[in-house]
Amino acid sequence: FLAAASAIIPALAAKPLVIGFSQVGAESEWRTANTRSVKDAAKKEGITLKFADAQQRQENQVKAIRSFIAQRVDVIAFSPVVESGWETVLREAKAARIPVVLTDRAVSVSDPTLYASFIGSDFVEEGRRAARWLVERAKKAPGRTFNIVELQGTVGSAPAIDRKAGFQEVIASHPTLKIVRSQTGDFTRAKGKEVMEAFLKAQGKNIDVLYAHNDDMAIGAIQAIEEAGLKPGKDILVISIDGVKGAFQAMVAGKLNVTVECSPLLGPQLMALARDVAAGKPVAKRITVQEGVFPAEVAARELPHRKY
Ligand code: GYE
Repeated sequence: FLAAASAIIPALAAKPLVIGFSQVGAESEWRTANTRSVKDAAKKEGITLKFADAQQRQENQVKAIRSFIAQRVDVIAFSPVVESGWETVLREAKAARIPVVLTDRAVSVSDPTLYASFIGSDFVEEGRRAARWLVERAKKAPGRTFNIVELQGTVGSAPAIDRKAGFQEVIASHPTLKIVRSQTGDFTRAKGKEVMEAFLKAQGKNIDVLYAHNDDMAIGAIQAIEEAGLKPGKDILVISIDGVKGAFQAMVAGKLNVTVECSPLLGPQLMALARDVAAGKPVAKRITVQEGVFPAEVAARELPHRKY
């Protein structure tokens, strides 16, 4: 009956699901892989994706979300550039009865009903994993002090806040591991290089470790270290997060010591989640991703298998 009815009344025909997706930007290899994953998954699923690039600015994301509300999309998905400041626009989506799902980064809101679900990595755990690698490494040189410089991600973003906190939590019980400088590099190669140059100028040779909140900043910083006449991976240990191909190549070249995996391939899970939410099915409030840690010793073996 429905098939016959939908032939007569077009409104009853199955309409493709429409998702409005506000992406952070194109700041890193991670991000471009994430965008590709989301676009490919939507295409494969026959979902109409309205894609907006916020160029790392919250105001652009707010505008995009308002336009998705005005267009009456079925589901709004977004990766919030920063954690705070979302209450107003999320209340507008709620009032319009358009469900919101968060992907990759979290928001901090007092009313948890303002979004249906959050799918993304555990960034605090990633920070802990990065620090645990250093703790193990430091055991080879008992008593030695390690001066650490930290390249933070975008100020106010969930991964920057959490990766700092997780790392800090683990090194807190190891007095020989000290963060001597910490500044944002906004998750980009160019900024990572620039800030590392400033660290090197200020600290001279007194840097033993670089902890970068993502691979791109580490790769930019590696260039700065080399230009300063030092050997990244040897004179300065380099630790980062994401696990993009560029990081594996740097590890094979002996310039990066370890990368903690953070998968950007969230597209398929995001589409499934959006379908469930649109259908009014109950969904988990928090969906995490399975990830590993890759030290330089396994880089050559793993590189051919990396998907991003
Ligand atoms: O680590 C970084 C990107 O939010 C997890 O954003 C993401 C981070 C990722 O720019 O490379």
